[in-house]
Amino acid sequence: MVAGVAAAYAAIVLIPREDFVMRLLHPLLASLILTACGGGTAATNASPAPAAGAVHDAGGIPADWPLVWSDEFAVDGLPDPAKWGYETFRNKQGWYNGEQQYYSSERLKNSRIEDGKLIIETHRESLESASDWGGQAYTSARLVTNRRATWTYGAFEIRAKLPCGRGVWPAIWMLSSKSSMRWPDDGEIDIMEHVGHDEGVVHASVHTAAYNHTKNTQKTAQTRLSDLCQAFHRYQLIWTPEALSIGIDDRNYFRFVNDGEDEKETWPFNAPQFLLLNTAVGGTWGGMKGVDDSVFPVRMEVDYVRVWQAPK
Ligand SMILES: [Ca+2]
Repeated sequence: MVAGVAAAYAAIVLIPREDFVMRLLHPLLASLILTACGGGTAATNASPAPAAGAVHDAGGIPADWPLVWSDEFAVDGLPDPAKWGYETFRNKQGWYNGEQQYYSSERLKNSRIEDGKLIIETHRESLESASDWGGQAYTSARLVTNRRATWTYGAFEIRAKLPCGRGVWPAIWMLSSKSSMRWPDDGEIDIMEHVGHDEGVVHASVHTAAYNHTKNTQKTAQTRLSDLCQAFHRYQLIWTPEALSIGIDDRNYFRFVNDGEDEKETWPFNAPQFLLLNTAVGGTWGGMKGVDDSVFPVRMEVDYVRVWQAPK
């Protein structure tokens, strides 16, 4: 089965802009693939490689960096179209990696501002009336700043309360805004991922070409939050020319350092990226232990998104 995944990866890795590949190659799965390719069997070598990016140090937003972009979600209704767009392009075909959600556009039931917060609400329902419905039994939303705001370097803070439940997979992440974007060559930054079957474990990850192709090293780290479904936390990324540091509530737990070789394979992060906020359902990782339909509807609540950049 793992070999099949590796073969599928080899076949599809040249397809641009496919976070199907991202999900297949999520660090946990990638470690299984790489382990299997190394000659062992998944049954005996399935434990993940050490989390090379793990750190434990003070983080937080640099005090002298001015705020350059924010959304406080102050006005009720749909999210501000000047700041947020919707990604729906894979609805008909089905989202990557076997994810089971339909992502709606400008539909209050799935995305709205309410009481000063952005709500991304995921439902157990089939939206058969939608022209691009692909047979999904869940609705959700995937909001992006692409074509509205992108950044190269900066400090990002997203204050959020996460949706939980088995099969629920919320993410706060970034992708290259290049129109000819290729994954993983142009880089992905996962500020926060959480899968409901492993409640309380938050993942931070970075994906680059070299990470996937030349190194058997996990560019990811995990930390635990006992109340992430009940309480708001501040999910943070500090992105400089030297490093990416990811933390929660002013404590870093992951760092990915620029090796200084000036090669895109290891550091594609001198180019703009945009933010994505979404809740997926199921999929190879999120649905690894099935989906518990009794948990829906679930909500990701975002109090604000704030972006600072170093003084010019
Ligand atoms: Ca707010």
